[in-house]
Amino acid sequence: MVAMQVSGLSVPEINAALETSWLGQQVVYHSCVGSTNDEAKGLAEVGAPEGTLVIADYQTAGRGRLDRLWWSPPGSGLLLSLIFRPTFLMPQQAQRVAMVCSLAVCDAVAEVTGLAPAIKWPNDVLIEGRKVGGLLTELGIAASRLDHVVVGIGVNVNVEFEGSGAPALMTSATSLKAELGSEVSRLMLLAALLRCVEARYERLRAGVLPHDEWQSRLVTLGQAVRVTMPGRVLAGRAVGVDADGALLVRRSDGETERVLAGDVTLRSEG
Ligand code: BT5
Repeated sequence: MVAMQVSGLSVPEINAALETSWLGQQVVYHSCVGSTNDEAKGLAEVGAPEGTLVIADYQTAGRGRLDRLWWSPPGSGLLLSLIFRPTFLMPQQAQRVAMVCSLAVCDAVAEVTGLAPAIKWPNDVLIEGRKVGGLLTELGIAASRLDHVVVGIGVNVNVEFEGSGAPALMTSATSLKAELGSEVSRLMLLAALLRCVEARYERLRAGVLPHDEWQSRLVTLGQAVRVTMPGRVLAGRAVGVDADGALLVRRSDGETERVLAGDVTLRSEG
């Protein structure tokens, strides 16, 4: 087997690229780690400051929700987790931080590549219906208050799915490189992403709610959907999201249900 040559990121080049005042100014970099979210959660629990960035070139146990796998070959994706301490939010409002981050992923991808990403509820970033990124939000709650929020972000920058070890993703996933036909600088995307997250998070801190804009980016909206939740499946039409990011689904009997967590299939997808 031929060892793959990848050019890794490094702390000095990340420091030099960042355009933020506090986000990512504390960087923990690993060429290889289990999961940046696990690492960030551990650091948050022992007092790491708000804005800490944990970033890796490769994860041996990259996770999605419900312990699903996040697949990304060495040196080809953005794999990072951010620690926030939004003491101005209640635990049930924590999804607002994830909304800010997914909007920032869209901003940064659009800025760096000119592509037009959309969001699929609750945490997927899509280009032309294919998944280019995903977010994993995990909360630390102490004495009923929000101690920290870790937002893990995976973006397929130069990931190649053709002939890869993940055949199931060949039709459902894409990467920026696949869309553009040329490599994209992970460092440039990282710098744009963190700048956009910081600006949007400051607006959230100042009381500006992101859900209207987030809703306007949702491919899910207005669609006939099937939402798979633990123990049941809900069918209906996605009619909106509320301030905390819950999906509002109108059933055929006219009642509207508020869905906090689940997997959405657009019914046109079969
Ligand atoms: C997500 O979960 O989409 C959240 C992914 C978050 C990954 C980041 S990477 C840095 C940080 N550290 C971690 O350990 N995680 C975060 P979910 O909605 O559950 O989607 C998972 C599903 O997406 C999998 O079951 C696959 O079907 C699909 N998938 C896996 N890898 C993918 C990829 N590279 N591109 C597109 N889809 C993928």
